[in-house]
Amino acid sequence: MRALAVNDISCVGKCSLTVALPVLSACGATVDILPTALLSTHTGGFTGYTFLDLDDEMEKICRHWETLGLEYDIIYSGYLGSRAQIEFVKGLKKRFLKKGGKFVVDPVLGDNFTFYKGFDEGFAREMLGLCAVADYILPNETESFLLTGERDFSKALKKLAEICPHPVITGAESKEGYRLYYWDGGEETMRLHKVEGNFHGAGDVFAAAFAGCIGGGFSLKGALSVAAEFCSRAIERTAVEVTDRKYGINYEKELGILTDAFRGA
Ligand code: PXL
Repeated sequence: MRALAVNDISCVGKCSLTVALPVLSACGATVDILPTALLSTHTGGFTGYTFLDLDDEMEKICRHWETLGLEYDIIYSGYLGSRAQIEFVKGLKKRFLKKGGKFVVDPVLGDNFTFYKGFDEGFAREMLGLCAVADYILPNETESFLLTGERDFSKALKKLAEICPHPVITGAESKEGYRLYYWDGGEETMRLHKVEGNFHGAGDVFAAAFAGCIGGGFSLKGALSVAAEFCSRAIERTAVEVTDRKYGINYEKELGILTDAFRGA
């Protein structure tokens, strides 16, 4: 399986490409990367970070790749730094996705019902346009609200299913606990193991594992189960091992869950 991960490089604070590479590799993928921006740290909880937009470089990189005839079984996109990048990433599907390949979009917009720095309603509308060309989208509960205006998960899921065949709302909290809401021809839910607290980067770890499982031919339910198991084990470990949560989650010693899931695959 050949995968393309389109995401930023946050040099410190495990998320985006620094997470996508090892996680997709553990799923058996050959991983190519298209960096969208270079930051000294991610933007969630650090101040004074540097930010270099890689817009111009992305087009040059892709032009070179076209001369190599590269094609991907899976294209997974995450944090995009500008509206122009959203347009650009839409075009990657046509340029590089293999016939029958899958396009997984994590519409990174915000958390805790607020936008990450630099994003606003206009950006969310553009992101909805990218979701419309994806096979799978992975909004968290904040992003599902920012994309649809609905706080009710069932209503939000239904709206998202009108534009994308397989939306997955990750980490939806309700009276009955913590669940994934996903659309597989109709509404489905999956119970999640909840650990109290906020774990930066967990969404990226989940998304990369999910993309790897989909690229590896797992069913939607199968991919969600493996990614959820991997991510909750990493979060449990982080709850014990890490005090400063902006540095990301300790997923490294749980990668065996992915390699085991792919043994023989
Ligand atoms: O984890 C999502 C993410 C990715 N990339 C950057 C971010 C964030 C969230 O804060 O700031 C640069």
